[in-house]
Formats: sequence, structure tokens, C-alpha cells
Amino acid sequence: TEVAPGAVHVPDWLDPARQRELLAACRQWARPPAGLRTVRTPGGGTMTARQVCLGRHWYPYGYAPTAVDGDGAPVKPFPAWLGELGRKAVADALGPQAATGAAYDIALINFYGADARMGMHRDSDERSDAPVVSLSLGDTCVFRFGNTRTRARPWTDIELRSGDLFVFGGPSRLAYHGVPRVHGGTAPGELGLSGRLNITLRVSGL
Ligand code: MD3
Ligand code: FE
Repeated sequence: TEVAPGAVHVPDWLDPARQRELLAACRQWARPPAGLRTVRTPGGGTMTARQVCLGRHWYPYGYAPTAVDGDGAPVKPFPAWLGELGRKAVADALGPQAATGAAYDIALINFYGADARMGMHRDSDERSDAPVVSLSLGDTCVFRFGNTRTRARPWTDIELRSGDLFVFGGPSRLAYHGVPRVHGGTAPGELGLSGRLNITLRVSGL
């Protein structure tokens, strides 16, 4: 379903076996060095969702080759198979003509406990207008999709469940968005994940 121009939600895009494979990969990426860390904000706060990056390290607000707010280690490489998954996601959500641009080269993986949130923000640190691909695993969340002008209303609240794909291209690429709520204990039991993982795939343009 197209939620806004260029913003397409595909429920259940990953079948349970693919969800388990992606979760197993995330567990490896989360290990040190350059594993899961707490993101420090310029104002001295911390984000409640913890994060691990592939390809480049994201910090507020830019990309670096090493984990500047983690252990300082080189960021893990972005695997080719994940880039292919991103290209397939864009083709399925937006059509094959939308999936012909530069290759995906960055993944940001956010882990949410039941009390984690993400405030309304825009993703503007990439130098590319390629669509952002989002994959959800584990607990259901409320995803808040706003507008391109202000972090305030109007917005649309959508539930994202384990296995869902969301692609943000075109005019939606710079829309404000956030995660106001995670529904603890709603992950599919057979996945073996307590909490929520969101994997975003991006083209850095670097
Ligand atoms: C709309 N992640 O990593 S996923 C982020 O669930 C981020 O962890 C949230 O916002 C999460 O930056 C939301 C949906 C999402 C991701 C990236 C977007 C929506 C987006 C980039 C541009 C527009
Ligand atoms: Fe974002």
C-alpha cells in the first residue's frame, strides 16, 4: 500500500525463514568490534534505540569510517547479498525502473527494547536521493510517518510488524518520521527475539 507518494508498505515481505536468517546475521553484526552501541546526541543525551552500522558509521549527524561513538573500531563491511536484498525490495515496492540506480552500501540496524522510542526526524545525511529500504523484525511498533515541512502534524500512524518492508522514495525520502511506541511481547514466538530490530538500507552517495 502507498501511504504517501513514494512511501510503500509491503506487509509480510520476509517469510519466517528469511526473518530468522536476517536475525542471525544481525546477531553476528551486533558483536564487537564495532558492534551494537549507544548513540550519543550532540546535546549530551543518548538515543534509547541502540544501533550497529555496516559500511559506514552513522553518528548525529554524519557518516564516518570508524565507530566514533562506540569502540573506535573499523565499521564492518556491507555484504553484497544485503545490497541485492535492497535492490529487490525497491523493485518489489516501487517497480523495476526504480531499482536501477547506485548500489546500496550502508545499513543502519536499530534495536528497540519495549521502552525505546525514536523521535521525529529526517534522514538527510546521505548524498543520494535513492529510496531508503526499511525491514522490521520482532515486536510490532507504531511507526509515525509525517510530512516534509515540520516534525508536527499532519502524520499517519502505521503498525510495522515482523517481516514488513517499507520503502521511502521520491518526495517521501525527506519526510519526518519516528517510532513513538513499541508493543513489547508481540514478536512471533518462533523468531526468538525479545524487542524489535529495524534494518535500513541506504545509498550513501559518498
Ligand atoms: C522515512 N528508523 O533508522 S524505519 C532510521 O524503525 C529510522 O528504526 C526507524 O528512522 C526505525 O533513520 C524508522 C522507517 C524509516 C526509515 C528511514 C526513513 C522511514 C524513513 C528515511 C526517510 C524517510
Ligand atoms: Fe530515520
